[in-house]
Amino acid sequence: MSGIRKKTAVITGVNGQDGSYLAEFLLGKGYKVVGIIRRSSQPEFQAKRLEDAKAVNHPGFEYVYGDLLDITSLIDILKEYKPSEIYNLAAQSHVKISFDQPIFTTEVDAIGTLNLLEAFRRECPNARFYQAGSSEMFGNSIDEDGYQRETTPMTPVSPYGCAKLYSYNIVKTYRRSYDLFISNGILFNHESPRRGLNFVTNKIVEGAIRIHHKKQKKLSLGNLEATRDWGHAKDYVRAMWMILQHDVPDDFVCATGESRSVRDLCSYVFSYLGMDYTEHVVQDEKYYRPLELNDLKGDSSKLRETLGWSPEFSFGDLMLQMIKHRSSFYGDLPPVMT
Ligand code: NAP
Ligand code: F7E
Repeated sequence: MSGIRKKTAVITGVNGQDGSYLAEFLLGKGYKVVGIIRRSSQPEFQAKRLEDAKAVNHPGFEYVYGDLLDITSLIDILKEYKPSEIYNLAAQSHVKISFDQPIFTTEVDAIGTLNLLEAFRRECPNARFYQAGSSEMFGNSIDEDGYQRETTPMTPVSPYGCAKLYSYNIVKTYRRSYDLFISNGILFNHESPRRGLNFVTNKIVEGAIRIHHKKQKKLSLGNLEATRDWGHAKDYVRAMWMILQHDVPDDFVCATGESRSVRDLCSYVFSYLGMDYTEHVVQDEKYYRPLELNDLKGDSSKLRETLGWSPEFSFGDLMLQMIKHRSSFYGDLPPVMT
């Protein structure tokens, strides 16, 4: 390594699902990774995903305390580490909770991005900046062929989607105004064994496994008819990195192009465990949203053709990994039902 300076990447939201996979990915590429975490009253649980990512005691990994809502912390961190890449993954990322906490969500997911952009513009304007945009920004607008892509109008239907759309637009505005290298990823749903248990994929996996092990009888869910385009988080953090290695800053959709309903997902997981979901799944108003984004299916041709990205994990691979992981907390996997 003598003479070659390691690249330094700063990741906000490093102990989230994507942050932990991205840290793992960048450490594997020889980067020094500086992860920003915020103060938690239970620090013993804060590093779980980073432990799974083998980042915690990795010599290339360092964590620092900071918060998107505290611009002084962001300025200090960027001043000290002068990163060459910044990945802004921190967010209040739960769409339903964004209806319960609209102001907090907007502060973190919109103003938080602006805070980081201002710190970046002042302290390390030659770095490259990735902003975690979301398919939730499309709301219910769909092109005639049934897909959403970079040119599809964005008409969000949740406080989360509105806040993410602000960030998407301020990134484009700063890119043009100040000639900065800032790119938006427009990522569709992506999951993994590290997914939070209150997102629908892991909630269904966990619920089905608990029912299988007779630890609960019913699983309460909301809208079963919504469809989503579910990919694997590992494939999506690789896309984030590829987006920043491009020769120009730009915006890219990342998606599998396959869509399934929440009902299909229930059927898949319960049948995998040898059960009939209709005997166990009940619907509860509590899990409905005031407004629902009905259907998502992404066309990521631009990312595939410009940067050569394609997913390595199929939907089946993803579900098997998630089922195996949650099963490890309850005992052996039951025999596979074909
Ligand atoms: P996640 O698991 O919920 O992680 C979010 C991270 O943000 C956590 O580390 C959280 O820290 C941190 N955070 C929240 N508020 C913060 C603040 N004020 N200051 C600093 N850190 C803060 O989310 P994810 O699934 O990894 O998603 C990563 C990013 O991609 C998010 O911006 C999300 O909105 C976006 N996105 C996700 C998907 C998806 O399907 N996963 C799709 C499109 C876009 P704590 O642990 O302390 O809460
Ligand atoms: O819901 C329905 C729910 O919460 C998926 C975030 O990563 O992806 C994610 O947002 C669908 C919705 O993800 C339950 O109504 C039914 O239609 O897993 P979810 P999401 O809202 O799509 C986007 C792209 C992001 O950017 C976000 O950060 O499932 N659903 N019953 C339920 N959802 C939940 N959570 N819980 C239920 O009981």
